[in-house]
Amino acid sequence: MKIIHTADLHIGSSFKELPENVRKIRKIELLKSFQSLVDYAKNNSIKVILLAGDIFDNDKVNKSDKEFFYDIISNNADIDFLYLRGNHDIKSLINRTDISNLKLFNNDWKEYIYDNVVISGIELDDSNLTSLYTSLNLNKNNFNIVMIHGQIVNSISNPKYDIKIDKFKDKFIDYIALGHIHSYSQNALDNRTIYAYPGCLQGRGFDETGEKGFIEIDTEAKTYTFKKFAKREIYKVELDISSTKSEYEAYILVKKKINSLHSDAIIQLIIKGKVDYDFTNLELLVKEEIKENFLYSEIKMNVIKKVKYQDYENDISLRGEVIREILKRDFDEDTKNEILSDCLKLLDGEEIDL
Ligand SMILES: [Mn+2]
Repeated sequence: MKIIHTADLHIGSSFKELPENVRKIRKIELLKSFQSLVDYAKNNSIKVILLAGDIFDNDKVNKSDKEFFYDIISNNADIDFLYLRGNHDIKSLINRTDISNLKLFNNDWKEYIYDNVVISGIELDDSNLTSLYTSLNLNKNNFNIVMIHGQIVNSISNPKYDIKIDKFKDKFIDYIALGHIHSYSQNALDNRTIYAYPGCLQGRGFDETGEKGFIEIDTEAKTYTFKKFAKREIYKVELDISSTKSEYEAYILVKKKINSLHSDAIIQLIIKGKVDYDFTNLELLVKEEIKENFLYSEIKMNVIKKVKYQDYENDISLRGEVIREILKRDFDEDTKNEILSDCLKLLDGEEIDL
């Protein structure tokens, strides 16, 4: 059979990094992405979806978001939703025992059985953090999936949400469906066991960049395939323009970079480097270029103008005096350039970042 493994939807997130109008769009997109996931399941005859924790961002997610989520579940009765709570939604009260295809977990091992596929899960708390490894007993003839939400560690630092993954070795587990870490990863634990984080379904900010999606488990083929699913990419791009000889060249370089990225994305573009020309218009040029193609963009200019101090070295002026003074000091070339650049800006009446 095929099973979807997802986690860390964080429905109800505030998207604080984004401006108000974009925030609203992203909140709705996040909610809708769960419906899209269910549509995917239907189109691919998938009857079980694992929700490995942090489905809600906190315990106070507004009522309409919660109801929408539960209505999706109750209106798709041919799919079982196995919902194991994480550290963000552990206290959220789930009074929805009326939904028969919503399968929940608690702080003892609980299993759901589909023919020879056995899915066991446990919600971590103080009472089970040491006993949970020994209290799990699986039949080696089944296909065994274990659901758990927390951080994989070697030594426990945060008992409530740390998982000593080594202790799951040689327990006849085929797949450990994890939640908590927001990017995808998959590793082998022993000859039989694979453990994986699907990451979040949608990136929320510039600390959640890269491809986002879910994992499709095929219990017969024993494959665990990451499926890219997020509607939008979130990019954090650093572009060095040091090789350019003019503002125009820099503009073309940035334009090419922007055009190579997926449109409709969210982007933070950091333009950096050292150049020896003026770049007064570059930021605005790039802003114009970027705003048409992206839902939201941020531009940071970390460009330093190289000073050709040879041009001023012999000036009889305050500028000349300052340059000669700095050149006498025992700084390396880069530091000299930065100081000279700042001094010349100050002498021109411009502001500098200290
Ligand atoms: Mn978590």
